[in-house]
Amino acid sequence: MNIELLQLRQYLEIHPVAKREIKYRIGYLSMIKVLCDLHTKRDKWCNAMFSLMKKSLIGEAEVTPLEITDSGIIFKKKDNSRFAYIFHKYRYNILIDCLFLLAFDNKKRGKKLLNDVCRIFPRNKKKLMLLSEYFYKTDIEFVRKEFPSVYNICSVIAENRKFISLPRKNVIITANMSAGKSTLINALAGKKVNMTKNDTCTAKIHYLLNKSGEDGLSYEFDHELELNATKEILMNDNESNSTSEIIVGTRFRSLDEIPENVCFIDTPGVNSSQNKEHRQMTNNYISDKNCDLLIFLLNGENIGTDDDIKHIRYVSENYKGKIIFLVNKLDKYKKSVDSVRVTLEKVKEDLKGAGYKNPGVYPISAYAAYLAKMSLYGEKLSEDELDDLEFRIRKLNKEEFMYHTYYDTESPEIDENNEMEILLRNSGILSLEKIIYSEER
Ligand SMILES: Nc1nc2c(ncn2[C@@H]2O[C@H](COP(=O)(O)OP(=O)(O)OP(=O)(O)O)[C@@H](O)[C@H]2O)c(=O)[nH]1
Ligand SMILES: [Mg+2]
Repeated sequence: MNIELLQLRQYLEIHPVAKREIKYRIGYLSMIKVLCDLHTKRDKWCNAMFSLMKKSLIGEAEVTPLEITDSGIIFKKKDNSRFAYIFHKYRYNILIDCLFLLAFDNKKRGKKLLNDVCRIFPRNKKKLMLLSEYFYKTDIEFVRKEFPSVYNICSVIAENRKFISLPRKNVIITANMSAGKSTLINALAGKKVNMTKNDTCTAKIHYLLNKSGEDGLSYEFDHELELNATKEILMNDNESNSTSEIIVGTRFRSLDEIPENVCFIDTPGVNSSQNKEHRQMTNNYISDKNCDLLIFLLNGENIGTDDDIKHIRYVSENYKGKIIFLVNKLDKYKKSVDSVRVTLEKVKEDLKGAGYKNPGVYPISAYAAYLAKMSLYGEKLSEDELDDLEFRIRKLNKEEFMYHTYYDTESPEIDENNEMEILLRNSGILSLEKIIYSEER
């Protein structure tokens, strides 16, 4: 399966058939199914797309079995022309749905689907052919004039095409166990898509792809492909997955829209004594794969450990691309005992010892950033999380703990009256996002 498909935004919330009565929706979907079934080699993507559409249009109801005969498709004992009559209004939707479900990246298959749809609506053949051409284009002004009923849906499809044609930025995050990699990735996504806890938990390479737009759906490919992945699915690894990879697609959330084609790569912590293969997996990944940025996360609670020095050495010897170092969990610091600046200087010294001339080292609180984003986007927080949030709002409002002030970039613009936006800025995540999403590659 082409993993770019996991970045496609769905358009089901604006599907015109969704407004029709249930009997009609069932009939419509039955026809889509029969058209899809003509292509016997349906892959995981097509099956998952069909299930998603089914769930959205008819919920738990069943599709009506339709028959395919030599002369076309018949709806029980009724003939083709009656069928065409009933669904005439949505003939263009039928074509677009079939193409989106089965042939987004496969023009050859698209042509076959077009022929099948034309068999149902022979009088509209010319226009259907024309529309199918525009399905594969990004400039669709013509559709607005000629096919206004499907223009909104075609715009979503064209946006998808534009988005995945952007060069993808791959950002890998590495650290020792429990430094906060998965928390940071959840904070960057603005959603809980990865499991986080203190015992070693990330056991596979997780790819997190930005989707072309928000449709409220997170996708997960973990042996099974789920296009409406619940929290349970996202938090649990599928034991049938014999590969070392899990791929998730979701729209990232931050104060500004993130129109970048970006993939974050979460790796298992490298110093687990029970799971030596985690180190192997992560190290192989770092040395084999090209990425646009490597984020090396350090746990601010215990800087300069042997494990950290060992991993820093490994990375400096095996990875030659762009790199930044983030010191996490500094929200645990006590003003009277610890100093953020002294810690950053100490890390810089260690890095110089490992061969980095002028390393970028910045503070962050991944957890504060995560809590602020969750709250900002109306996600439910537990009682403990609400307490943690309240504590960090106060703590990170002290000058020493305003982490954005330690970055070289300009202070991010926020609404100064919104305490969640203030916390986001102070946590350092907005400055980090500036670095990640800056033009420079
Ligand atoms: N105080 C504080 N705790 C944090 C911060 N970031 C993460 N944590 C906590 O640290 C623990 C480990 O975080 P994870 O994100 O699971 O760490 P990880 O690096 O992905 O861990 P592995 O996948 O096991 O290597 C969790 O309990 C987090 O809540 C932070 O900025 N501040
Ligand atoms: Mg993790």
